[in-house]
Amino acid sequence: MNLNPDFIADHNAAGQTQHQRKLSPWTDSVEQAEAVIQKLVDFQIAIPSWALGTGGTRFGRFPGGGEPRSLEEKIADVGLLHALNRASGAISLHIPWDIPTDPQATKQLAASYGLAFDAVNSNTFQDQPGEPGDSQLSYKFGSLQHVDPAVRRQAIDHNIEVIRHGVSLGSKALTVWLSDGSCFPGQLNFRKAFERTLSSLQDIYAALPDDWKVFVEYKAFEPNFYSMTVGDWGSSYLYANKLGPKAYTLVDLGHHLPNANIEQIVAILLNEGKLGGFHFNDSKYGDDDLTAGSIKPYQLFLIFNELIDGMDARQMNHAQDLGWMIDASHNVKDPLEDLLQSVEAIQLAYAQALLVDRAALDEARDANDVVRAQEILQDAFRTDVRPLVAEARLRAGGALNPLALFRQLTVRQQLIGERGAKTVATGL
Ligand SMILES: [Mn+2]
Repeated sequence: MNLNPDFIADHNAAGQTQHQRKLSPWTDSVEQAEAVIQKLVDFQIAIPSWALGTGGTRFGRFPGGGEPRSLEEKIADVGLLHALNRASGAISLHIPWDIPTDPQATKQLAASYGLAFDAVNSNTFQDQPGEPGDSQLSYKFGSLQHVDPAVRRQAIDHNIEVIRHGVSLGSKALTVWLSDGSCFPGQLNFRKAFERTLSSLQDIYAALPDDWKVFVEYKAFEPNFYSMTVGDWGSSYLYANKLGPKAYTLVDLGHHLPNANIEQIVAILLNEGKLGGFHFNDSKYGDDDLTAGSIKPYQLFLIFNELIDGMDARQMNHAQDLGWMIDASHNVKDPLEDLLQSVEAIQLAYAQALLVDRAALDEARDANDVVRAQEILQDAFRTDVRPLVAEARLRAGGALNPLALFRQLTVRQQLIGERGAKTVATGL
């Protein structure tokens, strides 16, 4: 469905007085307010095509109805989010589910919603249903690490095919996440698995266009439970470093062991020039893929604090020089409402981190004033920046309160009317 711009205008007019009352203390007396609003306007967070349907667990899935049935409907859903918040201006595709049959038409459709194509994602963590007589090889024991060169070749060719689809849409990056690893001691020679994976990645790297990046995503455990061949930021960094200047590490917040200091990882990778992209989500126990900021908002803020510090130190553009994406999936919420919540949580953490008094923080650190340093960070974290985020949305043409408007317009019911109550999105 397309959102009538008049609905947004009416919604904003109705909320304008209250919004101005909350915003004026900022614009009247806070020097950085304008700069923060502009940075928020520029900041876009890509939506992965697999987050648009209700996520499942291995115990079951409860589709909510009206889920997108095709690539075109997935693009329409992201277009809807972007119309509401003006901060979801890109979609990240997952191949083989999102193969464009007519790339030019797909590009035009995305452009009509103001959407770009973010990193394309390959998939070698499951076997695809093949045609009868198809000689497809299995990834049961890994893909790029596999002991059989024919399986490795199949996985390499798949990644090169994903690059080709990405090129046809104007994407500029490939994300490789591997489930490769082992479930039991003795199953795998770690050294040889690393070398085989590196060699496979080198073949993929060789197929990258000059202006492309490849993101090597790591994960500590699951689906393999004894070892993961790209299991932590150290191994991802090794691969990225050995591959070359177009290869970067990608940090997915849920892919760490419990209590890992992700903000420190981010700081070091950025300092080495090897942080390429981000997958936002939140978790309490493992790779829970919960809504960004729903469990540990302070951690999200601390990560943004390091991101801004590190990007500014390298004169990087916050909006353009790293890949920002949500990677979450849920069983109990409307996926579109959930994505609106995630984007807002990310914007809030970003805005709070922009407010950190860095000069004062440096001074406190140089004086070993631990209390003062902590206070400076917490002062920014405890600031209510919601009026700034709302103002950024307003200036960009979005809705003051996207979630409220989504409900008021009964968007989900309309999608169910258009698409049916039993549709199930692919690519989860
Ligand atoms: Mn991820």
